[in-house]
Amino acid sequence: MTYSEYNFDGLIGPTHNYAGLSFGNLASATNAGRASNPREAALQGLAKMREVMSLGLGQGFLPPQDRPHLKTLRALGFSGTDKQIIEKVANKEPQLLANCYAASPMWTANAGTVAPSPDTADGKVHFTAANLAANFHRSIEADTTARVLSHIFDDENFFVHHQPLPGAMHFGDEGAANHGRLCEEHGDKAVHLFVYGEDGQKFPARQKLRASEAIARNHKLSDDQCVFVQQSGTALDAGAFHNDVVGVANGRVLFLHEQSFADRDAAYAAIREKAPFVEIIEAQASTVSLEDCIKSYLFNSQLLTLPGGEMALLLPYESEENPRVKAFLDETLSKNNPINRVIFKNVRESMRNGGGPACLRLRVVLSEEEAAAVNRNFILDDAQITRLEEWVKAHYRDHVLPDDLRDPAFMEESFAAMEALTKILSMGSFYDFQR
Ligand code: SUG
Repeated sequence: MTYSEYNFDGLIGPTHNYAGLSFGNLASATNAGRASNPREAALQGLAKMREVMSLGLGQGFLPPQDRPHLKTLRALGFSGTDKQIIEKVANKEPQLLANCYAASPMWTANAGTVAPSPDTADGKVHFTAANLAANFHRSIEADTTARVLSHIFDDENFFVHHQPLPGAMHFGDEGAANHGRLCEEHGDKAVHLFVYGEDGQKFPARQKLRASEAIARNHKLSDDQCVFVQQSGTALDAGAFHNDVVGVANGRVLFLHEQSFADRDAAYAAIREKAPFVEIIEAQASTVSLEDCIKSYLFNSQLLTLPGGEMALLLPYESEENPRVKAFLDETLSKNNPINRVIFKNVRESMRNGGGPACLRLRVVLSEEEAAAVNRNFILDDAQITRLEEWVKAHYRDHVLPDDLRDPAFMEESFAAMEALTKILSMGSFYDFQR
């Protein structure tokens, strides 16, 4: 059977804005309050999807979520018409309003964790939507994300869906952003690398060890297939709020910064024991500092196996612009390893909130039979991606400031856009605001 990797990117929603919501994410803090351009953001995301499609790889997407999330505001005791709720929250709790307006579901690396069928004891593809308990604006994504995944991968012959883990921060789970799969071919039984954190001196860890262990159990992975490694507190405190800011795994390659893990040597030994085929490509701190990594998102790149078997790195412009990172990339390309192509893309609107190319995608390895069972509306071809671009151009603003969230007209525009999208995608009355 042939297996392929599909990237499911987050289609960036119409309320994309900079609200400084994520403690420990330096870009989010630095850009708080500046004007965003949701239209450009969504088109940049779609252009990245087009690029991956042009490489001959399968590309899907997850739709945005309904924002502002009025269901959350009602559950917190705000009542009246939709407009009255926005007015009341804007006056009493503007920060809460910003949380309920975040377009953060765009970062689908955090949507959930996936175990492809060659890896699982029952031979099915397992999904667990992330509870994202560490940040309020992200925690409100979980229920809808679970619904979205069940809607797209809706065939119980192939797909098993687990609800977000219970226990909130005690089992804090950030999805695939702290998880990688190592295998010689996508369709081999893989080793799963789960990276968890312990709170640093400055910033809190988001991914808990016991959450990763629970996911491994639910996904029916055996012990010899799982490696649990602690992320380094130094990296966390430097702004690596997810491990995918300092490393990425693909196939047999682990491409990362030498300061990614709390105990580098022990971590590499544990990985090599279970995945002896692993090829570790590492950046030394003396060549590229953690600060360079976090500013450039060098390791928040998509490491893609191309149809011919070689690998390409898809990176943000910020990596090309940093001379030390660029030199390291040139050196990596010149060496004898599977990476022999780099592609730079403009995803600046997302980058300003701390989301690079790898944050914007959820990887799902599927057999041909499984791929045929996926809801076709969410797999892109030229016609479907053009439809989405036109939808963005028809509905999105190109300038949003924090005060715009107070304006009920912005809410109405956002819901009109989502209403139109559910028609394009034949989703019925899918979102909370439509129910
Ligand atoms: O959770 N930023 C996101 C970025 C997520 C990046 N994902 C991965 N690394 N996989 C976060 O911190 C900022 C929103 C704001 O401040 O308006 C935000 O949610």
